[in-house]
Amino acid sequence: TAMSVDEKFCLSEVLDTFKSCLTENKEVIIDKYVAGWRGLVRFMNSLGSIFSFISKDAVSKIQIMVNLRNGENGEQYFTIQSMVKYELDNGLVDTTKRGSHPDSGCRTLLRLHRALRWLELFLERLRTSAEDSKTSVMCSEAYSESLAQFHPWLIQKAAGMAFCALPGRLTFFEVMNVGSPEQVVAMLGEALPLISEVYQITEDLYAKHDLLGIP
Ligand code: 1PX
Repeated sequence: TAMSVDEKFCLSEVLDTFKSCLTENKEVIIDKYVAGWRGLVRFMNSLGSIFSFISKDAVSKIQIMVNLRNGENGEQYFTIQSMVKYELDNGLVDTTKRGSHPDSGCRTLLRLHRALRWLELFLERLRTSAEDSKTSVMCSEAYSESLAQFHPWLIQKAAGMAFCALPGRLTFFEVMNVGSPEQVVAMLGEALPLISEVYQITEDLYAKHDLLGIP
């Protein structure tokens, strides 16, 4: 049956997608990585239209990756590792200044990768938060420690305003649709190590090839 748009979905399924990213030899499968982001964007959209400027950017980056996968060299984009090798070997990345490859896979994925660090920090704060903690504060702290340094002032201000619209901790947990707060905390405890692993593998790969600063 066709998936209905308002179908209840469960955030643990989304986070499981990141678990399924890794192959036996610790390569990151792009289709799964992108599917994880798609689920997160769906979740964010369910929180309200104030987040739509964020989801628009995320969706356009997801779409770039999907197009590369569907393109004539799609099989080169099976894993992040194969993508990096293919794009570097063929001069398809502008590594130091903007040029003729503004939509390279390496550049686009780096943006999602930086956002994954935000996710890791935010989920860790949620996991260890006290009952009276504010999601908006947790979210903006995670943002300041990660993505903010890559964003111009205007985006930082807009993001800060959007964070203020986040629901309180309990409502947020309910929207996640995982179960009781205790179950949410347990689920986060299981999901986080895998998200961290995917993040770290990508970070090391990009560092090795000096790709962490792609403009
Ligand atoms: C249980 C928690 C689940 C929460 C799921 C939330 C999913 C959030 C998805 C956010 C993806 C953001 C990707 C941003 C990529 C980016 O940095 N783009 C910028 C640079 O791109 P460029 O091509 O110009 O180099 C671009 O300028 C970004 C613009 C939009 C603003 C980005 C603000 C990011 C804030 C991230 C936190 C989302 C808060 C959601 C709260 C639930």
